[in-house]
Amino acid sequence: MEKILVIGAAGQLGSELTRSLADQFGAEQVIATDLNESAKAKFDFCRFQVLDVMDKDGLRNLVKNEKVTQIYHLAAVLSAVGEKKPLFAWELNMESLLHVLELAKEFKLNKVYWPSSIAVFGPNTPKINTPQYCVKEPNTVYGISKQAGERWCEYYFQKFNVDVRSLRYPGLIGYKSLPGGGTTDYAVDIYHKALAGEKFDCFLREDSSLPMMYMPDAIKATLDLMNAPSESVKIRSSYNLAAMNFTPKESYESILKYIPDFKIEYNPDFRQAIADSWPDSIDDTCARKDWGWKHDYDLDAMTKDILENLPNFKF
Ligand code: VAH
Repeated sequence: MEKILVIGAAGQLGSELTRSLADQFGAEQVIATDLNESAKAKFDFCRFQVLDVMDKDGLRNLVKNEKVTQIYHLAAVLSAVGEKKPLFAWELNMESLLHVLELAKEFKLNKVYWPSSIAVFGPNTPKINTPQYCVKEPNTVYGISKQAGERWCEYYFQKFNVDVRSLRYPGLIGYKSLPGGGTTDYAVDIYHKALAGEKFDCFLREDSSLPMMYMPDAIKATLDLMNAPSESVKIRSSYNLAAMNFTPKESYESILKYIPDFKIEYNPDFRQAIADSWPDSIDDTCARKDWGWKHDYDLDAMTKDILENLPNFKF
């Protein structure tokens, strides 16, 4: 029987991925953890425990005592917050990954999942259809930590046979959870403002194209990767992953079809420089070839689904 530990379960991705893991493995086989006790309210379907991922002993005891077989390590400081607290972001993002990789080696865990990001790419990376292998000189702490983390993941796979798998997520958008301090957060917030009948103050330029993905596709990609036979997972740093790319203007126009009096203004802030350092679009041929990745949602399909469901969703 697998026992799945989710670290950072209350975050934007974890809130939805934890439920999908409970659906796959059985709720009693999943332990959701997060830093704050208040997160317990999100997990009425599985066990919840407070866990500070920086508490090495606490994490080790949990893995040992619960006979954990897989860890989904989702806790991280994202790009925008990371630029305000660089050393804290580096320490949390890196130390926590190394804790998890060491435990995976010590307890011979079956699998580990760790999310990377398009943030590993930098200003001199090819911007259009960014390839799996290319120059990566990220200039955000978040991107630097994700690039270093990818190197550690590949190292632990090659040296210690730790079955760690990873995806370079684009900006993730969903209606069931709120984003956590990233540069793509605008693409979630815009729907909330449109439904509230308020003008949206966008912190990026209207023409700032970024790779994006609807949360159901991100969950599908994560489970497809984790359920693939090990020999199919040929890339052990992290896979490029793509679905769509759009600008704030295109996002706004997709909403106008449903809410014609919705208003927006563009006031770029410090996050514009972060967005400018990232690709416009991603080539994810390797994921599609190695383990059959295929996305389902484009911008219009996502907007339709969000506007139909968000009004009924209770956070
Ligand atoms: C961020 N949402 O904005 C994250 C993501 C590609 C962006 O990694 O930091």
